[in-house]
Amino acid sequence: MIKMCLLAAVLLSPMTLSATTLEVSQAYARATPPNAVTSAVFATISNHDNQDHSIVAALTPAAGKAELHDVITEGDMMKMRQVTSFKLPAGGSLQLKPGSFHIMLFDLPQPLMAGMNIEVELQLENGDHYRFDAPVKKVMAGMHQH
Ligand SMILES: [Cu+2]
Repeated sequence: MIKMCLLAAVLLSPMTLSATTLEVSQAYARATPPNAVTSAVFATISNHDNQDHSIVAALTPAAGKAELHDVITEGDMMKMRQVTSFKLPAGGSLQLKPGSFHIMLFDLPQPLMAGMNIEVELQLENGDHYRFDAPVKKVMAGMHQH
């Protein structure tokens, strides 16, 4: 009987799962004006694992397509470009923020409005998946309100 209890405890313990230890905090998606079909998701992603990982793809039911983007400066122009992965060093964290790394959303089936929540899934290089919710927020100044 004692043996069975121990076995159950081991099976239920999250430590026995092979899932990578990621933590996503301060996630949000940018609210869009009506008829806009692109947006972006920002968050702080921490890697609590003792080895490096990388995010190789992102998915969300809120967009037809999601890409990993970086922003580079060319001359005095800021340009977005697609990258193949976001590096997550062991014990480190990566900040996705305006003007820097972000998850770009294309082909939105409906506008993202403040108060909504979208589900985002990250795929890691080792096949693990990580899901989080991103509340939709207005982040650009000067957009007219209804
Ligand atoms: Cu972008």
